[in-house]
Amino acid sequence: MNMTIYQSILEGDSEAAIVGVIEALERDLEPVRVLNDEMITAMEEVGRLFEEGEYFIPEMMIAARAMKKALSILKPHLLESHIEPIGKFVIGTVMGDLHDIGKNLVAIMLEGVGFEVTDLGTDVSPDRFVSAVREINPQIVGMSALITTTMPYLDASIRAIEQAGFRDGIVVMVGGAPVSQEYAERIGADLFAADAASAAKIARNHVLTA
Ligand code: B1M
Repeated sequence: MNMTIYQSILEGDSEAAIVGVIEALERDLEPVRVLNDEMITAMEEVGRLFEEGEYFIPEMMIAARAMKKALSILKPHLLESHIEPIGKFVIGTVMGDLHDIGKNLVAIMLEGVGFEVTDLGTDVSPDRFVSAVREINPQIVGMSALITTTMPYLDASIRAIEQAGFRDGIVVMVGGAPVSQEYAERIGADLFAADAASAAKIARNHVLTA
């Protein structure tokens, strides 16, 4: 029996997830629909099962691995081709936080609308954000946080950029499941986006109208 992409990710079956994505593309399904309807909903269900105590860390990890493998197949299809570069964007997941699937998706979408993206990875310290801003001089620096306990590092990273004297020339975007527009405003971030597609749209509009 053929597993759906949703089931494959839920069960952490990377091979079946890859085959599912290839078949979906062959059937001309829209890549963004495959991502939203199958892949992201599967990760949401993984989170729900973890909360219910039905899944534990190993299950979350193998589901995440299947998601990443499937995403690597989908990635070229999410990117529009021949886009003129519109600016530099530095992105990372904040200190203490190892979640990178959402951040990677945001990076893919940003590349898709023409940003040159530097991905600092996960567990990025406030100082590392500062040194990246100094080295790369991006228009926008993006910070992702997935856990309530790592959210304060969004604030700390903005303060570090401020203290290093770079805050005036830099736009800060924050996001991640527990982050809200209200929280973003409270910590003095300039932009907030709830998902990868809107992150790309908001960032693009920002640089094109600045
Ligand atoms: Co963890 N985890 N996890 N986890 N994990 C969550 C986040 C959790 C909500 C699960 C739950 O309890 N329901 C919970 C946090 C609860 C809380 O904050 N109160 C949690 C926990 C508790 C933990 C550990 C502490 C568990 C433990 O050890 N006891 C631990 C922490 C490790 C650490 O970071 N130090 C942990 C570990 C892990 C794994 C390593 C096993 C794995 C991560 C693998 C990886 O990323 N490489 C994992 C996973 C997979 C999840 C869930 C199930 C899925 C996350 C995901 O990939 N979602 C997650 C449950 C959930 O989110 N429902 C959970 C799909 C992704 C596409 O969505 O990341 O939200 P998301 O990104 C979206 C938006 O948020 C937004 O756009 C993205 C795409 O649309 N966005 C931005 C994200 N960043 C943005 C930046 C922007 C703009 C938009 O601008 C810059």
